[in-house]
Amino acid sequence: MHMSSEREAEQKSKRYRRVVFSRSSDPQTWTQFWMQISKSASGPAFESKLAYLIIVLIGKSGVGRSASGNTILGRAAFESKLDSEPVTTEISEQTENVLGNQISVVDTPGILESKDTEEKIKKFCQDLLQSSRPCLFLVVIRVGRFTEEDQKAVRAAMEVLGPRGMEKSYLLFTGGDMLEEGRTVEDFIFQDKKEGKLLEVVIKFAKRYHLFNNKDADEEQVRDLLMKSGHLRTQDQPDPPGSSLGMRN
Ligand SMILES: Nc1nc2c(ncn2[C@@H]2O[C@H](COP(=O)(O)OP(=O)(O)OP(=O)(O)O)[C@@H](O)[C@H]2O)c(=O)[nH]1
Ligand SMILES: [Mg+2]
Repeated sequence: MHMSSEREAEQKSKRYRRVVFSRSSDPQTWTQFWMQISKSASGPAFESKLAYLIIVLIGKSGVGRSASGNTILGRAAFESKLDSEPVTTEISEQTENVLGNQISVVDTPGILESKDTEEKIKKFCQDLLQSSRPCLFLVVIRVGRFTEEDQKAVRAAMEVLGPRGMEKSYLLFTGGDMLEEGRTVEDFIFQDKKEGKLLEVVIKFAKRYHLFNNKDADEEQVRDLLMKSGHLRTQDQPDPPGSSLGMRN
């Protein structure tokens, strides 16, 4: 007797989850595996379980990528500390239920660390973009001086993402707690009248930016980011049947 396609999809999904969790330490393989399995499986039950959002953090070493990942996930998933040496040296992924939805966050090494590192990040992002998985790329910079090195890091991130990746990208400012009382991130962006380098970058991101204070675990800043990037539905909109977080992307 044949199984119904719904039941078949459910079983594929269960098999997939078992393999995914055993492979989560190796996201390179994981992404390739995801692309492979998503081609060979179909059905609404299968797709809704696979279609959860993946957020990739990219930026210069020490800007607060890992801390931002922890803010999103609501737990200390990635090692984050002030150090003279880069702390994150590998691409790694962590998954959590965030505001009622499964979300994966991928932390990456500093983009200017080496050409090899940049190539690895590029491959990861381009593989992800080739898959049908909903994704959000966060190019992380810290509020403060926007130095030559910061500019170089943003340029490298833009190169890694390419035009398709840029469409799914936000600039993420960290250090919200370091803005003086009463100053907004807009004041910070637009104050740079002389050089206008930061404003130029913000315009390249089509004014998609967000501010995090990683010293405050307030989940409202995460909710705001997911809302403005179109990955969280407003509470007053009931979920359409069979839909899930991130499937809008
Ligand atoms: N005040 C303040 N400090 C922050 C914020 N975000 C990160 N930091 C601090 O910045 C330092 C570096 O943060 P990490 O999260 O390790 O930065 P990273 O980009 O992952 O650094 P590497 O992995 O070493 O390249 C830590 O001491 C964090 O506590 C923030 O929003 N406000
Ligand atoms: Mg780190």
